Amino acid sequence: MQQVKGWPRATPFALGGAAASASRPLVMAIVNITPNSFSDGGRFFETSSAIEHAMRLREDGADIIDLGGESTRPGAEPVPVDEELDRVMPVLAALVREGVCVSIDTLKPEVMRAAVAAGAAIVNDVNAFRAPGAIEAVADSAAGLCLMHMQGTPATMQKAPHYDDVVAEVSAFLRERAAALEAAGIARSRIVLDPGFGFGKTLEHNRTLFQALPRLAALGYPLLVGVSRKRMLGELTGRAVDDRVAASVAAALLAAQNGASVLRVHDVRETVDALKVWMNLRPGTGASRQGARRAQGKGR
Ligand code: 7PJ
Repeated sequence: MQQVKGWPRATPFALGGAAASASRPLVMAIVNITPNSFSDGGRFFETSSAIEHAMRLREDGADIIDLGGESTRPGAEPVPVDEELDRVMPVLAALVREGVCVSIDTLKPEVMRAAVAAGAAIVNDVNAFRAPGAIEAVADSAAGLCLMHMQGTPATMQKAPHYDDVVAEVSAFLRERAAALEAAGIARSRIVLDPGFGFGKTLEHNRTLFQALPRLAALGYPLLVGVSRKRMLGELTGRAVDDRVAASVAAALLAAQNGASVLRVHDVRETVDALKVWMNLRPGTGASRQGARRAQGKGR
């Protein structure tokens, strides 16, 4: 089991590890391992292309690779546990051998157990460990745990999402789930919360939650935000899913500014560049501080 440098963190920008590493939110890269219907290469092709893709994303600056073998997009069909294991485990094992920090995106306790035993550093559960046996599957490990809010199930969640007070309800859910994990002996420091953008939410719900990120961060756990290429960005820009890079980078940057500690993204290179610019130009950084001192007659 490897520990993720800087995961989880009590405060958004107190990144652990070497002082040289500029403190910034962690970038979690999305790698989906789903069958390629245009390929007759079978599992070997899927496995090797997923490994290659993940290694490229790490070179692009990803801190974490989030592996998923079952789509949780609205309307997606569930995948049997053996099939999900066949998809993710060879890729996970290869990445762990390469020293990559791997997160497993799953809601199945069997997959959690196998992944953690094979060296996954994080378990990312869009179901917030509500499946029977999920908490037990991770309790005795040291893995970081991402608890996400979802209303309904992937099959039905976008049919008619309803909240009386979306921020209050999502907060209460996340607090209750964190408490359930802590009651099972899981250290608070392992837990990260995620409001679950697009999971049983209209554009208005997503907007309200996004604007409430500072309030959610005040719950006292680091926040993970995943908005990359999602429908809400399509609704805001009118762009198709593969044309939402700029929208995704803008949203990731805003999430970082609003207190997100981990950003789950497809476009790692672009997001890392945007974060570098922000880290170096935002108020209180670098030369501007000197400038302020000079203006006050304190500097040279
Ligand atoms: C999320 C996720 C998210 C976390 C997916 C997609 C849908 N895990 N898995 N947060 N989204 N923690 O990427 O469009 O927002 S799958």
